[in-house]
Amino acid sequence: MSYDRPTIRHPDAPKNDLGYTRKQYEGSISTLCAGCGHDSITNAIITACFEMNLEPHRIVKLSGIGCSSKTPAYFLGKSHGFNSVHGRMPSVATGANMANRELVYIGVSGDGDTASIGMGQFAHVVRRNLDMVYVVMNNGCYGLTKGQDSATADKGSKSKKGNPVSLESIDLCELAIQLGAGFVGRGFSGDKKQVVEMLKAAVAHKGLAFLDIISPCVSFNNVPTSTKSYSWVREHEEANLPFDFIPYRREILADYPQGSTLPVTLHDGSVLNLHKQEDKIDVTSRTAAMGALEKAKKDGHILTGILYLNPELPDTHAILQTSTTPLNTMGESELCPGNAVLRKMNESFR
Ligand SMILES: Cc1ncc(C[n+]2csc(CCOP(=O)(O)OP(=O)(O)O)c2C)c(N)n1
Ligand code: SF4
Repeated sequence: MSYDRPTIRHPDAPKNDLGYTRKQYEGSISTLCAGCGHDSITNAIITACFEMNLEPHRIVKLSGIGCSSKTPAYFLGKSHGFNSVHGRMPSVATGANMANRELVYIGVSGDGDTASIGMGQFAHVVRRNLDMVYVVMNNGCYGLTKGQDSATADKGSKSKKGNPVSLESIDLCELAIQLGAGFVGRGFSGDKKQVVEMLKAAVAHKGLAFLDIISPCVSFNNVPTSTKSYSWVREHEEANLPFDFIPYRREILADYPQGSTLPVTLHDGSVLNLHKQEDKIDVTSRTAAMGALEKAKKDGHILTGILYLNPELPDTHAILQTSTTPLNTMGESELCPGNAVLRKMNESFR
């Protein structure tokens, strides 16, 4: 069931460069539990797309199954959407992206959806470096089915009615780095500013941008004994180096802060200014990122921010050398050139 928002808006509501208000980026009213972290991430996605001046009809939002996967109903109501099967968002995203490479793809998943039933799909979509933003709303439990521990629940962590988790947890950021992702970040739904900036950078990145956002489940996993609760994350969050996202076309581009700043140009010309600090990680090094994540875990901290970045990796289209013309703009004669062409192709393999 979904509920539409009222259509009335303040006449002076701020507009972006396209002349749209934030409303053009909203969806229907959320039916999630009041206080659910997923709603904050929904809000951050709306803000990021509005502020980036993305045209809603050029965005595709996709998801699997879970409370997290319901959220695309609550953002970007004027965009293309596909709520798929549990753990299968990546294959639907791959098909859509192969047919039309010119759209912005935002996939939303849960820790259950990604780290258990969808693990195989996750691994391969990262490996293929599909050009998309992949967001996991990570609450350490299966919220929709009443709070069972998920594979990202930390060993020893205890949810509202559960026993301490006896298995080692899966760290999706470490896994994404290991699988070859070129953009990996971790956020906390309670830190909207950081999440919005990371989302903008993720959209500007060419290839798969993975964001693991800790998003407390207030109904089943928000107790002090859980490492995915608001109180735990607030006490244990350790931000990695601060950064500014500077969208392409903003004049400030010429004004890089000097000294300890590393400007990284993303594929659309936007710039990420990474402000280096001593004792923080070098995000351009996979080994440094893995080491920092392991160290933070050992120290009982949660490292947030951009953790690994390599804007140079070829995406799926570049790897497979697909046509630069989106398939959905080709006619039948190009898509199905006939028997003679097929025979010639087959000959070339003999
Ligand atoms: C094939 C299949 N198996 C199991 C389920 C039941 N199921 C629905 S949602 C879910 C887990 C959701 O957890 P998560 O992805 O972490 O999302 P959350 O609800 O916590 O946001 C499960 C097991 C299903 N819908 N389909
Ligand atoms: S059950 Fe948990 S994850 Fe689902 S909407 Fe409620 S608070 Fe959010």
